[in-house]
Amino acid sequence: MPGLTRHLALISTKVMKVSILMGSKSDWDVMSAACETLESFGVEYEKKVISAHRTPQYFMEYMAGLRDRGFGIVIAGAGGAAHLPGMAAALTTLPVIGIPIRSKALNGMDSLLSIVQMPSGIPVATMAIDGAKNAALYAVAILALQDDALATKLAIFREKQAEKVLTTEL
Ligand code: RP5
Repeated sequence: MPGLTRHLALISTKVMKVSILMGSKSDWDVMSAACETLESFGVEYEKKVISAHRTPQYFMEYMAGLRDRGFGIVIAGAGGAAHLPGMAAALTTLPVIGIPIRSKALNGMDSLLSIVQMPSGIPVATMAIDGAKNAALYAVAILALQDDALATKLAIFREKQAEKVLTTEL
């Protein structure tokens, strides 16, 4: 982690925690970017493999306890039929951010459509296919609504990102 980013990550924030869920260990290569991004902002998170279809009972119990355990946002990544984010949203009133994981059979189009096409009443904020970094940035933006220090970190992140573009030499 470069100097300023490390410094920013160390500034403690009192924001709520983020629950990062994925349907399978095979999603970790993509989902790890969400964890790394939250770490760079000093946002606390819990990561977990949990499955709506393979561990339905445990999934329901886990979701029921999230708010009381201090979590404010759920990030859920899944591939294929990809019902994890939608079911997570059905089981909590916390905001849920969905990440469609690129699948082998349909290259992630199945995951994307499963997650983005939520019927009216239970929303999932759907990111791009494999968009784990943006999911974390979106979570940071939501949490920053109630945390000035985090909002400052996000503004600095954007400035540094813009600076990188502006100083690009070919
Ligand atoms: C989904 O099925 C997971 O989210 C994963 O993307 C996909 C394949 O899972 P594995 O067969 O690799 O466990 O539940």
